[in-house]
Amino acid sequence: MMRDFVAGLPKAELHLHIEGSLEPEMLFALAERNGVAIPFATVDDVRAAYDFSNLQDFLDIYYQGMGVLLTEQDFYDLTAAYLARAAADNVRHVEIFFDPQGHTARGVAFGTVIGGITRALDDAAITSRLIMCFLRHLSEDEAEATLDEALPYLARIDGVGLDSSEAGHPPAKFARVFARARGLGLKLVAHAGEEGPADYVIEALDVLDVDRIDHGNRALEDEGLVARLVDEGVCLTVCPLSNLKLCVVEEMGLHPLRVMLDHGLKVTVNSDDPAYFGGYVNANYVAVAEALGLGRADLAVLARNSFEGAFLGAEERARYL
Ligand code: ES4
Ligand code: ZN
Repeated sequence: MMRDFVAGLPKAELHLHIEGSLEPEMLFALAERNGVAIPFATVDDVRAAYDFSNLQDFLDIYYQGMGVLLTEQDFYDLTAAYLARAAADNVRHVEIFFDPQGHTARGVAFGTVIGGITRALDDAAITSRLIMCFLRHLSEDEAEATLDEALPYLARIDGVGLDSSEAGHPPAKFARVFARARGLGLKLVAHAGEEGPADYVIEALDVLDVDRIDHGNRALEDEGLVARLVDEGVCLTVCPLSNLKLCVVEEMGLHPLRVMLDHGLKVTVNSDDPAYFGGYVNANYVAVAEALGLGRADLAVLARNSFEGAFLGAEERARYL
């Protein structure tokens, strides 16, 4: 059975927002532990609210949800729960995004956030990297200030990314802060081509010099860009259930993943915000496999790509591949 084959594949997850792994049960538990009011009475009420028409609908609920995260232990518990869930899906390596500005803006210290996350990473059996994202709806100056706050913790931060509302916030808005991050030795990624146009993918490559593209769906609208992504072996971190929930695709049968594979793009399958989008990494593999008729060979390519696209050293990569 396809489900068993997917479960048996060792995988890396390269596109996972840790705040997006906050399950409704933990949302309630932390709201109670911290005395934070939430506008839901039951877990079913919460799940009913997760009905999105676009990225912004989701982001509004996502930023509200993270309001229950206050203490170092909260960030530890959140991260530990995700790591256990990922390990259950036979994920061997994870590269985790976090959104410090979603927390510092609420008065939670940068050190509290990164302390809890890294303590859970250190306690886990699987290998990991940590990627700090800038919120693109905020200014580049605010991203610069966030990078300043991160300086004492750079030994624990492997890269920077760019997330939140894409339309109207092109990658070039963050040219300066990405160049500084590069100078600090950080890896660079950016969400591009989720809702934004193919030109934003080109800008992420040309202006930001990113090492991977998160999503990249709309790159398919530009033939020349597709050829370039194939030629340069750029990894795309695709998120099928996210795309469905945020109406980036109308139905899973219309998801571009098969077309991407057929072009020879280095695509990977990831869960993005699994607590909000209805499934962890294996559920994402199974959903596209069933809807697009992917076979075992395709699924094995996706899993291999996940390690090839990861920010692993030569020795670790050899161990996984
Ligand atoms: C996100 Cl799906 C998605 N897109 C952009 N920004 C995000 N932050 C968390 N999930
Ligand atoms: Zn994302």
